[in-house]
Amino acid sequence: MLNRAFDNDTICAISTPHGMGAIAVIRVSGSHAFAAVTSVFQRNGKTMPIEDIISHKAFYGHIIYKGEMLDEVLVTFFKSPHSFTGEDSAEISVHGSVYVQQRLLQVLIAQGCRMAEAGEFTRRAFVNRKFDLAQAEAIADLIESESEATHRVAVNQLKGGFSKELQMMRSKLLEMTSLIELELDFSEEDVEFADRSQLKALLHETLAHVDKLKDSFRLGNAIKNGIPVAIVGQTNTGKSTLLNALLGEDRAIVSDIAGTTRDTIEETLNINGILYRFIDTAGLRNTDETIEKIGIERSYRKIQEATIVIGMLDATKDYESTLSAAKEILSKVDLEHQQLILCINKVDTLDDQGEALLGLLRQDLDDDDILVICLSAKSRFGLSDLYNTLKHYQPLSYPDATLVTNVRHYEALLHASESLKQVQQGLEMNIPTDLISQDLRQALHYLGSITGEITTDEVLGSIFSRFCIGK
Ligand SMILES: Nc1nc2c(ncn2[C@@H]2O[C@H](COP(=O)(O)OP(=O)(O)OP(=O)(O)O)[C@@H](O)[C@H]2O)c(=O)[nH]1
Ligand SMILES: [Mg+2]
Repeated sequence: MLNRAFDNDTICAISTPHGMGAIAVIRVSGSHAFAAVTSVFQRNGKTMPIEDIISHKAFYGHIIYKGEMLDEVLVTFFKSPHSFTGEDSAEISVHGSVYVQQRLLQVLIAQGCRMAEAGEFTRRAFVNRKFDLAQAEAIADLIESESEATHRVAVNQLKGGFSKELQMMRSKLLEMTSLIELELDFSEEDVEFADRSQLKALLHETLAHVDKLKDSFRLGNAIKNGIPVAIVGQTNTGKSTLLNALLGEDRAIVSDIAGTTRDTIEETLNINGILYRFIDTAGLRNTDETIEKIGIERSYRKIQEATIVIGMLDATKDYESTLSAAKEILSKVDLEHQQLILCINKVDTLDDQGEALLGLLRQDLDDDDILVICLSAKSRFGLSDLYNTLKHYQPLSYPDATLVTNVRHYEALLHASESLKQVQQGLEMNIPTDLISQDLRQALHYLGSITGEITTDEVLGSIFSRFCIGK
């Protein structure tokens, strides 16, 4: 999508999912939208005059083109600027036949419209200042949201809370930057318009805010893409069996050959409204086999990236090796930032369902931060315990705080934070005012790039192409 979105073409597209449905909606937007639609729209056998259009009202009638009655439709008109795009727009509800949908598009194109590109309606809304870029991205997230938590985060962002926070920070910084730049105009006279202690306080406050937003990305990303749960442990402990049991399908290959899983397998699962991303990993063992070695390195990486680590232990092994396997996993987990759940698997092979083993392990590990449960991935025994344990470790206690979920926003915040730190250092070291102003401008640039106050066509193109056609 190049500069075309900025031109005055009238665009049209099917806005409902492709294929047959009960009804389908065709959207038309642009200065020629009313003329194009009314020229083929008849009410009571008469072509509808443009003057009869009332905004936000649905009109019943028929699409008639070259004497052919295409369909019985409802048309809703939206007069500029009170429409989604800010332009004159119409939504035509037709019967959901694929033929009718396609034919109506052809008819509209014959009336001078052109097919919209992906995300073009939303892009026009952004250009017409209906919302900022962060909110436009929230719309894409909202459409994609698969769980209650992702939906909530997207709705919060759509409401514009995040954008307001950014704008407030920006306007304060901008005021200070202007004062500093004024000093540059009077450099001969050695005056200070911007109070340095005030500037330092403002920087401190802004940096703390930027860092808080930046740090929320770990959680925001977990909510959006699923909380990463790595299933790790020695070979043959039943990791893949557990993944399959959780998903309720044979996703990963299971066998009694040690080293079956070579690469990581990731699948998301919605449990009670929370999205989890379960990652089955290659079993940990010493090996000289090149491919398996790479797989094991990946397993270690996945442990680091995970929010929750499920450490699988094998109840059929002797206690000493189970304890040392548990300690091995423990040594890889950062208990301050990660939750470890040790699962003693295959307890179906034991008479007491693992109770004795559980007691011993809890005693020897002696750490309340480690949860230990008994499981039989094969028979699904203990799965509900695992679900409950997972439920306790969910980030829903974060409902109203702004969460950054978008990598582009995260990177911009990261850069803004760096620039602000440079301003701070510069002030400490009394570096020349023009350099300080440059760093401040950088920080303003990055903060502005999130909401789209400062942006390039390339960035816009990549954001809006994420949308489907018709959005
Ligand atoms: N009795 C019993 N056997 C199990 C259980 N879970 C897994 N197994 C068996 O243990 C063997 C290994 O299972 P996998 O799921 O492939 O183990 P893994 O940890 O993924 O193994 P690698 O991919 O080689 O690291 C298979 O023969 C499974 O049927 C269980 O709960 N009880
Ligand atoms: Mg496996």
